[in-house]
Amino acid sequence: MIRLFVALELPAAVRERLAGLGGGVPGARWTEINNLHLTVRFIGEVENGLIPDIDEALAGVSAPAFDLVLDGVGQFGSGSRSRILWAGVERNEALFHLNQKVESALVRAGFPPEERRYTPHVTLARLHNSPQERVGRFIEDRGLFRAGPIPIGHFTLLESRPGRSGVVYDPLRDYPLEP
Ligand code: 3AM
Repeated sequence: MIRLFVALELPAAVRERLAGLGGGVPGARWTEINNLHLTVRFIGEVENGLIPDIDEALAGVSAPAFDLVLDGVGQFGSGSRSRILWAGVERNEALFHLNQKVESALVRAGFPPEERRYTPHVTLARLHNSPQERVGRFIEDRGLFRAGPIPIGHFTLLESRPGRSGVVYDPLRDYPLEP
């Protein structure tokens, strides 16, 4: 089995800025700088033998290239449950269009549909029992964060696997967007 997802990789300069946002929240596990990405579609565990089907489906996606702007930070979840701190994405029809193209290509190839609404974000940290007051301050202090426009010319199929010190994301293949 292999754990897969489709994402946009972010340029090193953008990842450096995102990593620079980190710190000051007790209980936060910050995303390793090389792992910062924007998920387009989570696929999950599949048999290795299905990789060619996924590859073919993704290679058949045609969608236009676009610019991405990261905008602000926020959190998913609340209370003591595990939460996520994220950097947001400025309203972007082309990104939703790409998500839908990938979604329908995977469903046509026989994979189960994603039931959850697509909420584009870059995960900055996973929170474990972080005091809400500190999380709230982190978000307020970084409300003006913006990065981009970032030209997005392709999307990527990645493998997620456990590494020695946390999860490792390995890019398997890039798929071009239309210029
Ligand atoms: O891009 P982020 O970091 O928000 O949390 C996982 C990560 O999200 C998410 O897919 C991305 C690459 O691993 N993920 C993990 N399990 C998931 C699931 N069952 C999931 N997304 C949706 N459903």
